[in-house]
Amino acid sequence: MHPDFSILFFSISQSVVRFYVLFTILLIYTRLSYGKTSSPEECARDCRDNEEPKDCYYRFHIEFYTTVGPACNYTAFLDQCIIGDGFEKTLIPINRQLPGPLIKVCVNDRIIVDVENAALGNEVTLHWHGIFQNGYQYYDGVPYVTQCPIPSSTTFRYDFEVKNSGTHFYHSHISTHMLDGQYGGLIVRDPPSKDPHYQLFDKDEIIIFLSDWMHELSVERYPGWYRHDLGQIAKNILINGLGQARDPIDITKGQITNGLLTEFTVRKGERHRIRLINSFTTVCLAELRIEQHELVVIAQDGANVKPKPVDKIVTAAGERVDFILTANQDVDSYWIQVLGLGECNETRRVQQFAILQYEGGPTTPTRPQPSYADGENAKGVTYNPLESTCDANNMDVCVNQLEGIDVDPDLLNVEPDERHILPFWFFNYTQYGDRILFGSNTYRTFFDVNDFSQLISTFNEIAYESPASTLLTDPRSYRTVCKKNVQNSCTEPCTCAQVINTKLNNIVELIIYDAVPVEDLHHPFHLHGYEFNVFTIGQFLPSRNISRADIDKAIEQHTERLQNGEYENPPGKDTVKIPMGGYAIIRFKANNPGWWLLHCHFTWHHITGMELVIHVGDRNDLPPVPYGFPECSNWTPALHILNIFYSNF
Ligand SMILES: *[C@@H]1O[C@H](CO)[C@@H](O)[C@H](O)[C@H]1NC(C)=O
Ligand SMILES: *[C@@H]1O[C@H](CO)[C@@H](O)[C@H](O)[C@H]1NC(C)=O
Ligand SMILES: *[C@@H]1O[C@H](CO)[C@@H](O)[C@H](O)[C@H]1NC(C)=O
Ligand SMILES: *[C@@H]1O[C@H](CO)[C@@H](O)[C@H](O)[C@H]1NC(C)=O
Ligand SMILES: [Cu+2]
Repeated sequence: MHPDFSILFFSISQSVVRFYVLFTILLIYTRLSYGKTSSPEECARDCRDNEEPKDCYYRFHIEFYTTVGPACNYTAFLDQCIIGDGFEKTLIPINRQLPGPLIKVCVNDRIIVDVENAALGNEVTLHWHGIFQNGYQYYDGVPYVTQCPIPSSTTFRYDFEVKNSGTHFYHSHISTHMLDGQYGGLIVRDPPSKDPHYQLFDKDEIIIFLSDWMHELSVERYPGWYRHDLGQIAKNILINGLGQARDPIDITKGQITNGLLTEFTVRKGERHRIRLINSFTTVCLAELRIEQHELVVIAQDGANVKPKPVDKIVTAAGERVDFILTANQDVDSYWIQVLGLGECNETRRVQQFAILQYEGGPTTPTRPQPSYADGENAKGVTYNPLESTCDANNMDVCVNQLEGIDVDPDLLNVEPDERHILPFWFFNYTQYGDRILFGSNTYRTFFDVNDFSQLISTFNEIAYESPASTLLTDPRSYRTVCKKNVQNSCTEPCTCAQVINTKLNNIVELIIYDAVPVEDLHHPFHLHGYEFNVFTIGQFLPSRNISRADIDKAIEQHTERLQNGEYENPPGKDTVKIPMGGYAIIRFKANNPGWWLLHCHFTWHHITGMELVIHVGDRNDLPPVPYGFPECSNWTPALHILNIFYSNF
């Protein structure tokens, strides 16, 4: 990649002038070699103890593209052929790959990604989901919170060191573009001495990347259709970008495309660490099982936990699970079945398959593909089930029932330094005959859902509205930040940029609850910049509205448990699913200064307001704004200024 300067050295003589030239060349050369980077392949190495970290360079080219396009007709160009589920559609992928390029590095490596936005008319930002970005706050990828959106025809360089290991991923954080294929795996591994589970596996190669899929560009579904085919329900699921599309209602129609299925090969006897990533955008959840194999969960969202064997793993948008699979069955091949739950369940039976093939076994299982009902009825223990009734009467394992490793004892203080009680629900314009939505000269945010109603999403009684400038870098953005106690004074639905100020190093407790449950919705909340610990997940059944009194009672019980020392190493996570009509109590130590988004990871919810910013520390706690960092703002100068300007010509 770098020019070879050695050829220039022949002309060196003793003259001072020439020495000066040499000195200059050396200076340039040093600067260039300082910028010397490693390729994605060089970085995807085995991680060793006491190894020098690498600077890993990636080029991400973003453009509009189509599945099963012309590249698929040439064997020489198959690396630019995106098949998807075989259904022809437009997408906005990265480097003509689906999922995008895999980033696989060792902890402490530096990741440099040049994002070239060639998708004309579309903005881009990429969020590195799971990476704390402590010291690299400017590269978290949240539009108008940590950076301006990247306009088309420009390149933005993300540049950060990764200090927390785990199974992470990156995805678009703007509009609904994540659904259009802008995502990929981001695996950060530990050296052997730092990985508590290192002895449990022989191979660490398999990534199962789940995404939901529609057969049109996502913007077709925002705000959404009103006359037919309402809502934002996923049409299909892809596993590592592949799958078959079939008619889920009339199964006699069988497959409607002959898309390919992903195959994972294992050798009998081997123990594999499998990294499962849920990159969904809709409200569907995914349930994964592998025929005849036990799955031993060892980490969730990059946080290690004590091993727990299960049979099915449920994940919602943004969640990741690492598990061990031992290839201890007959040499054969086995169906990996992924069911869509929630809205994908009821009548739609959205599901997808991949194949686990033992070396020497057949390429396709001899048993027929299991039906949706086969998957649903398969016996066994479920990790992260939809209903959070994980108690003595139930074998299922809720995420808070796993045991963490190395939990900060300060988190177990009976009283946190700060407690924030955060209800969420939808403001339903349709209950008011839509007159708030369509009042003259008002253009309120909304989305159309499948029961013909128009909603806006609220979190802590406010629908988040983006500023025009970046909160992290530009004080002009403060103008749109919610005023103190705005909840008491505004008319519903309240909209502003909601920021919760938090003191650096405080123990912060959040209670997030589903105040007005909606059938089938189990919202996953993701916190940027942190891993939190999950203390309690609860649910009120049968489902009903949750009042503040209900939550006060839950806090009382939680306090009692803390007093009695009943929490044993509450496990870490960065995304937590709130069961329908339920709540979660989480804590974290606010030791990472910055402006961090906390949001529902269902795309249509967070872009219509189900998000807020946790602002930790102040300006002095942050590294300086990178020189020349892009700015953005409104341009509405006073008219007389323009008049003066024009009169000068
Ligand atoms: C591309 O390939 C498909 C299927 O392999 C084939 O039906 C089609 O004719 C090809 N198109 C062109 C233009 O060669
Ligand atoms: C799927 O939906 C049906 C009907 O709503 C329900 O009875 C069943 O329990 C659901 N199954 C799962 C796995 O969520
Ligand atoms: C919104 O309100 C309408 C009219 O009352 C109702 O039919 C609909 O079910 C509500 N939708 C939601 C999601 O609450
Ligand atoms: C639950 O809350 C919603 C929104 O405030 C309200 O419309 C609905 O009537 C409540 N339901 C019950 C049973 O109180
Ligand atoms: Cu949500």
